[in-house]
Amino acid sequence: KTCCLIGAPVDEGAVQRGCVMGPDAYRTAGLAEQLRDLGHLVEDRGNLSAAPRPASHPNAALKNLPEIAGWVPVLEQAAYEAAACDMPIFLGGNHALSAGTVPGVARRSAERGQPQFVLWLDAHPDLHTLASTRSGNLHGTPLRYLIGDPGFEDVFPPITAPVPEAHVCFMGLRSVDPAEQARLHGSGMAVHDMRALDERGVSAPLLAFLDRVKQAGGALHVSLDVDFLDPAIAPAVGTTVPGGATFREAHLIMELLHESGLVTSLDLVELNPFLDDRGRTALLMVDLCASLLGRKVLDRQTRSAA
Ligand code: DIR
Ligand code: MN
Ligand code: MN
Ligand code: MN
Repeated sequence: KTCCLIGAPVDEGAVQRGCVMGPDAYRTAGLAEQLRDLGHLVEDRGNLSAAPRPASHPNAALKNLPEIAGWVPVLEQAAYEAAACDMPIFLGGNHALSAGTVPGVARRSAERGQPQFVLWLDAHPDLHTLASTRSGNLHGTPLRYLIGDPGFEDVFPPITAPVPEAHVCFMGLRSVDPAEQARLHGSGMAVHDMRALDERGVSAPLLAFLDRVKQAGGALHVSLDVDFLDPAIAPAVGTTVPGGATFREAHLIMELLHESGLVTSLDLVELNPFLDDRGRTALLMVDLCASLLGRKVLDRQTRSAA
């Protein structure tokens, strides 16, 4: 496969600065080399940049709105173009970047007649509208926008190909605000919080979702937030939440995703190298990415999504 690396050094949108260094931390941690060792071709397309666009909204808590309003259309177009590559990998950058990458790849999928699915691996569902966010951190909003909900008019562009909410699957949730709970309640989204993963493990819920993607002939975008992982193994993120996915749970998810052959694009988001401990979080994210792209311990029989 050809893997295309697209740096999205979106720094605005979070509590703590430093995500601007994320793309280079992945490069330093050897992402391209790991993927080449697996037999892939790797095209590093460098980093994107975007100028702020004037934007305003009545919610006074919103931070860096013009910066993110500038990034979203740039990322959307870049993702649409990158979706011509076998495996575009967006190197973040704050999670607000998914408000561009997912609509961009979804626009390409729609042209191909393929329904778009999204797997959101995160402690948070990022389901705020611009009005409902209390923190004002825009990394809490991309999922709400990309499913086509109202509340983003005149700030982000109208969405060409919204992802149907029934095509969204969350794993790892453990910090959900009241407005997000309300949106999740009775929605068509598949929600596997940490309690569900404690009780059922990661494999059964994931295989059930992958089976739906396969039946639909869908394209699958995976959005991996560093805070999906337990802070003990992944400290380099501004919003650590205790009780996250373990090393093995995370690798098993990546291995199952690889075996499914269904993943068509990937975001690696929220890495803040400024908060890392000798690069261990960057190295772990690179390892997980390698698992998703086919690294395995044994050449075991591929397990089919049942
Ligand atoms: C919280 C935290 N729900 C917020 N969200 C985070 O600020 O809206 N998302 N950390 O990644
Ligand atoms: Mn997130
Ligand atoms: Mn998160
Ligand atoms: Mn976040």
